[in-house]
Amino acid sequence: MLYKKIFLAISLLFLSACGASNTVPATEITIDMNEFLYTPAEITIPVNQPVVLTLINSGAQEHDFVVETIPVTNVQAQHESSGQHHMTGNAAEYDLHVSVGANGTNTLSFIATQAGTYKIFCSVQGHEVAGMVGELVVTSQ
Ligand SMILES: [Cu+2]
Repeated sequence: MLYKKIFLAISLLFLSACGASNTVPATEITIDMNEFLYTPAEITIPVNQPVVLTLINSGAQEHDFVVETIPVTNVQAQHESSGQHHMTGNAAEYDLHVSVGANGTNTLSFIATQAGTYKIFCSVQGHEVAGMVGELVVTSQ
């Protein structure tokens, strides 16, 4: 009986310790992609905190979300499984990149480590020229 009480006390200690630790809830933003724009076209996120972008392609064509150069860590992109991505440029040179087929939804998680304003664009042939660009603003608070 005493053991059970001690075990319970220790368990509660651990639970409260976990709850109080630095688990910052992720900033979650949903972006719609269509021909040929992002909605919203400007998104603001905090520096050094986890961000989860949900990218919904409500258009009839494939689109992607690219930030060519941005200091980031913990990048996780859920890509299309088909591999039918007709992007231009070199994906390895993009710090952030996720593609979404028509009517698809993918997510992109990351932590931006430097405040600033970064350009978003769609790397599918002709889309950037057609106006498919946006801005990612990282604030230092
Ligand atoms: Cu596009």
